[in-house]
Amino acid sequence: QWNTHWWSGRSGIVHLFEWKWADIATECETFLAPNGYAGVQVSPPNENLVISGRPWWERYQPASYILTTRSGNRAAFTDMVRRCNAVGIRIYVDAVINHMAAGNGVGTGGSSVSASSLSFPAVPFGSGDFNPSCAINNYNDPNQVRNCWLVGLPDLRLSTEYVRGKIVAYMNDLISLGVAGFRVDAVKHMWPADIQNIFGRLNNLNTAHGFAANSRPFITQEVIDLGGEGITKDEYLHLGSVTEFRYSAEIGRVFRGYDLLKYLRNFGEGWGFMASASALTFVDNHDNQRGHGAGGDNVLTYKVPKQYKMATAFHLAWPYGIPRIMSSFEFSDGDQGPPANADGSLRSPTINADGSCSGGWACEHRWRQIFNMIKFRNAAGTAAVANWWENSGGKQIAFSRGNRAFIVFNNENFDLNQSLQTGMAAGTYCNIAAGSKSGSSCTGSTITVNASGVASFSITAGATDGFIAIHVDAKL
Ligand code: ARE
Ligand code: CA
Repeated sequence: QWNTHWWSGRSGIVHLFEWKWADIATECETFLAPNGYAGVQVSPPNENLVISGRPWWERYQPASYILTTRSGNRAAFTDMVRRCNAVGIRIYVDAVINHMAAGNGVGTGGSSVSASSLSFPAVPFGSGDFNPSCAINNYNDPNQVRNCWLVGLPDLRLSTEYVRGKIVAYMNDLISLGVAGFRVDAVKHMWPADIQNIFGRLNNLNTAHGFAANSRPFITQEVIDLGGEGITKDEYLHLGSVTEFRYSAEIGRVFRGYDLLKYLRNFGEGWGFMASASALTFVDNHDNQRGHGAGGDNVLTYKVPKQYKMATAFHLAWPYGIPRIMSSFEFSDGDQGPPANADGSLRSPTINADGSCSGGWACEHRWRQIFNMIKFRNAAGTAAVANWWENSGGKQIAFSRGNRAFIVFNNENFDLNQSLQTGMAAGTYCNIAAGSKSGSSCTGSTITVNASGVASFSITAGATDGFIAIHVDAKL
């Protein structure tokens, strides 16, 4: 359950946080596929409790497994998956299966919800389907973490066949609609044996959507492990991939300038991270970009654009992990929900003439420096890191991916002016940080590699983009 089912020559999963299904379908066709992306992580598609003020986190409070949310209904979800698969963009569902909603009221599909009487009639779940109420305040106690109620959310009794059966049916329903896999929420709070049972009963992917026969769903498990707790990521590695939260914390620290870039030379397993094939990597996620979950103050977000672009460029240039790109809505308050109309319906992002978004949406995945680095990663393919260079201060680095791509970073507070061996064939290349290849020219600056593979690079300390990148698919 590690295979992402990406089309060849594609890479990267974009988390289109709180987007509507109809908008994702269009984004797959008009932007993600043409720019080389491979997949989308969508917000939870199952009905959630409507919470006053409509915070984003209401979607982590399930009301039922009916596919009706502010993102759209079952028909819209079905249409999105079909259209995205048709252009080679895989859909991964955020599956919230550890708990149900903590409040009383009505769901986004109209179902009634009563946490106080543990009644979720649209599933149905009743009081016998939940673990006894208790709080999680000691993360060193695995029994408490897994059997008590995460932030007060009624904790499902996943040891029972009835509860397992309902969850398996929900996930298999999504598989029948053509999804490629799942980001499973709050996995630390579920016993490995319980989710092993559930994952083992998932159907193979739907061949009608272009998946090979006997394809298993991709699974990435949300387990926050920064060390020092009673539960580790290692307990879940045999079940599928796992979110590597240390990647997010460390890459933020490095590009905020608190550590030397030269230490990135063995970023990955060399830093004690899990094996590359198991690691779902990200610069920020929907929790730690707003102070929820873990990661701390060093996490980089769209609010720190220069460092964010540099960290993301490294993320995509470096051959470690399964990269996920956060695509955010703008926020000033950590509870604030996505852009919505007065009636509560979600607003679509506005796509500007230059391809960027507005209307409250940040659309990091549409930033030139980011989508062009997806193309860099695709051009690099499986080529190994070579031609490593670092300055004596240690905050300027460069490396190639074989003879296919080359990148230079300047995180010093002084200029970089350097001739470097790129490992690339002679010729003129577009600097894809500054622009794109358009016909036989570049919309930004160019880099000329001489017959010996050497080129000269200049990145001032104050440059808007702290990196220069070239690759074979953007050669003139
Ligand atoms: C909301 C309110 C709460 C309220 C609750 C119930 O904010 O005040 O008590 O509702 O009424 C998201 C939000 C929560 C929100 C929840 C439900 O972040 O604020 O609660 O939705 O609406 C732990 C878990 C990890 C989890 C993080 C947030 O281990 O799994 O906390 N992350 C996932 C999602 C979240 C989501 C949930 C789980 C719940 O990504 O978006 O919550 O579905 C250490 C530990 C970590 C721990 C971390 C924070 O670092 O190592 O394991 O993460 O502390 O406690
Ligand atoms: Ca639990």
